[in-house]
Amino acid sequence: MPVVDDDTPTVWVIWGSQYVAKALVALDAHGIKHYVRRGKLGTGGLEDLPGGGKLVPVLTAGNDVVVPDSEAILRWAEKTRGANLYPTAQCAEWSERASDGFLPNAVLYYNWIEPKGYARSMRAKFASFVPWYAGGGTCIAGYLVDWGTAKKRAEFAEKALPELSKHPDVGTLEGRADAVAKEHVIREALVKELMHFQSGLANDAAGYLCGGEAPTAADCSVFAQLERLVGSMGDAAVPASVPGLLDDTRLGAIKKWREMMVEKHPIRYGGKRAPTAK
Ligand SMILES: N[C@@H](CCC(=O)N[C@@H](CS)C(=O)NCC(=O)O)C(=O)O
Repeated sequence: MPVVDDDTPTVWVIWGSQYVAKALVALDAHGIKHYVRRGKLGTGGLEDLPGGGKLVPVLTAGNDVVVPDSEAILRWAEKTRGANLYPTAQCAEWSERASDGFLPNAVLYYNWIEPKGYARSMRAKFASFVPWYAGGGTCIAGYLVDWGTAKKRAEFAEKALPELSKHPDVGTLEGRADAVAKEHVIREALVKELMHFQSGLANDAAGYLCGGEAPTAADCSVFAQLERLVGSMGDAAVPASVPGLLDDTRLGAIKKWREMMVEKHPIRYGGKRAPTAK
């Protein structure tokens, strides 16, 4: 049994999750020690999360603290551990926008719906798990993954396409084929969304999205989502779905900011298990 002391919170995770990454980066960047536990994935989704929910992250502390939802976890860290994550109203607005607005739905689109992005990221990651005796390392591994992920991909399309359709430049997407045909439109809207967050940076891209000396909630939210497009989710090693996205000359400042975040505030899921009882 893990030994968990009251002061050290535990974050329940699945590796590679962008919402988990947001919470982990916030806790690490503000020096808040925490343990990590993997949620158990069963046929009905996550099965053993405290509070009975189905989504990670969930933070637990002591006997009675259970905080589901990444934004609520950051608020908890500010309230109970003094982490200065919401110094201005804009930090809160941007953090929520980066977790609930166009950006996270573009992340779902490029990781699960758009064929090239899916092939580069989720398909490649899952194919690497197919054992050799079931076709791992051969060309059928990808087909096995497609079979296994078909339901999940359909669910993500159902969730993301209406959200992407709310963007005035995108307009109504009539199903997956239409969304794939309009990839160039979605990409342009995504560039504009990133330019919006980039407007918080000084021209030389030094510093954080809302200023200050440490990442705020806005930095953690934008960074975690962006890594599913252009990065590798730290030690979870999920391949990028749109690797060249930040080479667009309009995104120079956010590109530099992202490189700084990777160096100074890497996403770390591993090496955080609670010690076990002797
Ligand atoms: N609004 C939630 C979203 C969390 C979320 O969507 N988590 C995904 C992982 S990225 C999840 O737990 N998925 C489990 C499943 O779909 O079964 C937050 O900010 O924490």
